[in-house]
Order: sequence, then C-alpha cells, then structure tokens
Amino acid sequence: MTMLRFMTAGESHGPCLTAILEGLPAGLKLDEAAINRDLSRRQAGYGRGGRMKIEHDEVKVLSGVRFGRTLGGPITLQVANHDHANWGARMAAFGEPEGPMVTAARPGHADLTGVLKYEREDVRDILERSSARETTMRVAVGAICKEFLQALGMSVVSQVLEIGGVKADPARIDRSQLGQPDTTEVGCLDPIAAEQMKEAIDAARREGDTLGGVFEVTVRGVPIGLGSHIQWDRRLDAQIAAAMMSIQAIKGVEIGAGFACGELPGSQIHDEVFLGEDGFPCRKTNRAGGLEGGMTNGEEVVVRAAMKPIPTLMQPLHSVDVASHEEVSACKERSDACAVPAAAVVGEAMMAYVMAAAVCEKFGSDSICDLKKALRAYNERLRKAWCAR
Ligand code: EPS
Repeated sequence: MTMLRFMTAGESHGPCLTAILEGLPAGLKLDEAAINRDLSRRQAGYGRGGRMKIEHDEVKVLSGVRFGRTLGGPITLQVANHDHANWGARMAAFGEPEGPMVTAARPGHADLTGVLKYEREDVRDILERSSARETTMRVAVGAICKEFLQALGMSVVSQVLEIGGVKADPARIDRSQLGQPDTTEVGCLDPIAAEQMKEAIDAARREGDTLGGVFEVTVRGVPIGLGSHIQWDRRLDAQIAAAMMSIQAIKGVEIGAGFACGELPGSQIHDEVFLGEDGFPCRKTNRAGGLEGGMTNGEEVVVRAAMKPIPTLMQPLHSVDVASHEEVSACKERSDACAVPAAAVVGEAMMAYVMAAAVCEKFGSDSICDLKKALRAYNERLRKAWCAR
C-alpha cells in the first residue's frame, strides 16, 4: 500500500463533494488560496457550459490542518455543489423517488454499461458519480500535493497542445511561460492556435457537437530515482499512465516521445548522456520524458494525454432506452462543448499526486523537516559518490 493515498466521494448534484488525503508529512505549510486558485482554473476555460455559471468551487478543510500546517493525519476536503439547491428531493438520500428518470443512454458515457452492471433503472444512478464533476476533488487534493512538491523545489505545470484537430505549433511556444497565469482562454501557449481552437469550439457548439484534444503535463526539479525498475507496479511511468488514464474521458497517454518511439530508430530516440560542466551526467535531449527503467532520471517529466469529446451532445447520437429497450436518441441536458483546458488542470493534479506519493515512499513522510533532510542527504550522496571516482 502506498504511504500517500486519497479517495473522493460525492455525486455531481448531491450536496457536496469530499476527499480524504492521508500520508502527507506533518509540518507542511498550506495555503488555502492556492487550492482555490486551482479549483477556479478547473472551472474556467473556453468551451465550458451552464453548470460552471452556477458553481463557485471553494474548499473547506475539515481535518488534518491546524493554523496553516499539516498535522500528519488525514486531510478532509469538501466542496459544496451549489446546483444541489435546484435538485433538492431528486437527490435525497432517503424517501420516495422524485423527478423524471433518465433512460436514454449516452454513447461514450458510463450510462449503459453502468445500468447493466449495477442493475439500476435510472441512468442518473450512474451518471451522478461518473460525471467529471468528481475531478473537483482531485484538483483540491492535487493542489495540496503541489504545495508539498513546491516545498521540495518541484513544480507541476500544463499546457493544451491540441483541440478538435487544431494543433499548437511548437515553434510558437515559449516554454518559459509554462506555469504562468493562463494567458489564453484555452490554456494553449501558441496564441494563433489558441484563437483557432476557440473558433473550432464555437463551431462545434453551433452544431450541437463537442470536441476533445491533447494536453501536456511537465514536472520540473525532479530528483533522480523516484519509482523503481524492481517490480512492475513500482515503475513510476506505469503509475503516471494509470493516474492519467483514470481521468474521465482520457483515451491515450504518452510519455516523452511516446508513440514516435515506435517509428524512429534507436539512434534518434535514446537520449545520449554527457558530462555537464560540474562533471555530473546530463542529457541534451529529453525524448524519454524524464523516465528510464521506470525511474525518474532527473530530467523534466513530460506526459501527454488525449481526451475524447464529451459524450453529452446537443445533437444526440443514436442509442437505446434502458426502460423501453427501444432505439432512441441519447439524452441531453446541458454540456460543455469542450473541457480540455479543465482536463489539463486535472492532469496536473493527478501528476502531482503520483509524484508526491513517490517522494513520500522514497524519503519517508512523518515530518517535512526529516523529509527535506533525507532528500538533501540523498542528493549529496549521489554527487559525492560520482565525483569521488
Ligand atoms: C462538470 C459538471 C457537469 C458537467 C461536466 C463536468 O455538470 P452538469 O452535469 O450539471 O452539467 O458540466 O460533466 C461531464 C463532462 C460529464 O461527462 O458528466 C464539472 O464540474 O467539471
């Protein structure tokens, strides 16, 4: 079992969403505003729909923190669903069922398989939990993990690279802007592509359609040797891929050069190793995305994820009704035309969690002071052992 773990709870239109994060060291300074900043970033982004006008996600910390510092115990986080006030008895925990049932399953969503597997009659029993609203709590947890990593000199940032087939041009991307407050409404650092992405989202919305895309998450300041080659489930690349894949609507993940590794010869893929000015090994390229043998190699960790278009279409697709068993048009309530900028923020959060868990595992996590000392001693040992030869 990993030393750092979290679990979320809550339905999209229930009273609130909750998370419990356990395993962070005691004594870590936390800033509530940093959590709320990431919650707002998740809500923003061009292409969001009506729900984001109702919600103003703000965290309540209910345990594990005292006077701005962690206690080492489970941290309980809560975010209210303001929309719950409009749903009242339809989401009541007890009492007779109220309100119309949802029976026309949406292709691409958990609706149909969930109803069959869990033996439900109302698709709402499935969609309330499968909704990407749950990612609110992942972002709150991730924001805390980011603060932890930041205390150790690490940062987690993201950018949107593609929406609906419109691709950012790497030549127009200034990577020094990564992590700065979002400059374009789609989270893309290429301003020309960003405008084209917005036009594509507008066109999709006009046609009652939705768009997916690709985002990239980068971790900087990473120590050498997080994760391990020793066993399959200790490989950090595997843990990162699983964490990214666990985000609603993610269908593809690649690390570093990713799928290009299947096309190019070894001479153009592997990052050659040199000696830096300080005599310590370094690389001039990072096609490995900072991971070799399931371990971080000290370079930036770079991961991309592809998100499919949201399955709630205003021009619904052909489907089936789980009550009448007839062919129908899928249900539609309201939807986001595109949530890729939001997914990038969730990607940062999941990455931050995986990296934080790997740090806790390697350096111990009772107290932040002990952990910092252990990290410093380890880095010194690596350099001393290399230079002594
Ligand atoms: C979301 C809240 C949801 C959707 C979206 C994400 O609100 P509602 O269902 O009330 O419109 O906007 O949900 C989905 C993408 C989905 O597939 O269910 C949020 O807070 O991110």
